[in-house]
Amino acid sequence: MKLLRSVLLATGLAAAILAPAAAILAPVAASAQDIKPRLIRFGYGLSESSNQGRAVKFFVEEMSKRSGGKLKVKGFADASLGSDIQMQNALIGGAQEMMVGSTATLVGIVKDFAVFDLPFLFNNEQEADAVFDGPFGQKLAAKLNDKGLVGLVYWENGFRNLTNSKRPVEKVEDLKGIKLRVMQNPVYIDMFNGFGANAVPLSFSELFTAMETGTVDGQENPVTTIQSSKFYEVQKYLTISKHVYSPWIVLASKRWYDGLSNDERKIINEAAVASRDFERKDSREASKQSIAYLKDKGMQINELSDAELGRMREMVKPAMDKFAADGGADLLNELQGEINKVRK
Ligand code: TK8
Repeated sequence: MKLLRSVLLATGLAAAILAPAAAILAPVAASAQDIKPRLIRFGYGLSESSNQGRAVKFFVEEMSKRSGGKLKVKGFADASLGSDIQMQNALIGGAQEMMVGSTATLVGIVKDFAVFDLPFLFNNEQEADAVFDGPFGQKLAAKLNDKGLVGLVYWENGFRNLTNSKRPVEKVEDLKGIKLRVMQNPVYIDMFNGFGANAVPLSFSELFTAMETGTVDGQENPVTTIQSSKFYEVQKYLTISKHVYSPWIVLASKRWYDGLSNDERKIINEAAVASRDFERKDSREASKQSIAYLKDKGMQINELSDAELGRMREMVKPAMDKFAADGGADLLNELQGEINKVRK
């Protein structure tokens, strides 16, 4: 566990310094390395044309380049290998090699990940990058090792916003009675019930149909996902609330990863870091276009005022207190300390 952490930190550092040189040298060096031809199944929940899909494609190409074509990654979009939770279990059992998904769905495996689901922690993406790539994010990722998973890097899912088919949400009372799909995670359930909605935990793969059939009225996700998953076809109202900064985590099956050579692991670690940098840049650029796109598709969009967001912070305090009382107090303090370091 300790070793892996230092490997992750070291490769992250090396990749940052050596990235351009490595890209040129990799195909030559690959032949002298201990690399076996392998097929790596990489599952994800969003569509191939989403920011997630583009980053998986980037990872596929990096792995091929860096291994002289030996490490063949095949991406499986649209949860075709299963929902986030199903894929996590397939990785643990060794039936699937890699995936990317929300950290929020990992709480059944490592409870501590719930700290990232608490609302209004991060003010911007730069704070998030520093915390996720720094010792705090790495410490949480390392906790997966005992559970049969390897947490390689964090990608950006993004700040989450609300959509629904009933009415514009201008104040928190407008959420009253709205059946709102949330991720399968107790913090989200407490948070949205606290706002007066009826929180319905559901896997992402079931979400579109649930909205289409009226099983739920709304959901919350970053604008990039609302666009790429075509939620505008079944949702009229978008409320920019940015209530949670949501990361994705790239995972490998530990059982599989442990059977790889050092050279193979190094390639995977470095390709993962490169994919992280690509994905964040790409997602941030894409999200700038999304609002105009969604407006054009007929969504009615409003932004929550600072005063209203302040009220929501107050309303969510019981959920925060519950997390702290439930053994999360130290973790939350530590995270807030890390954020403050970046802030000043
Ligand atoms: C995709 C999910 C998605 C997440 C959610 O598999 O479930 O709402 O935001 O990105 O991980």
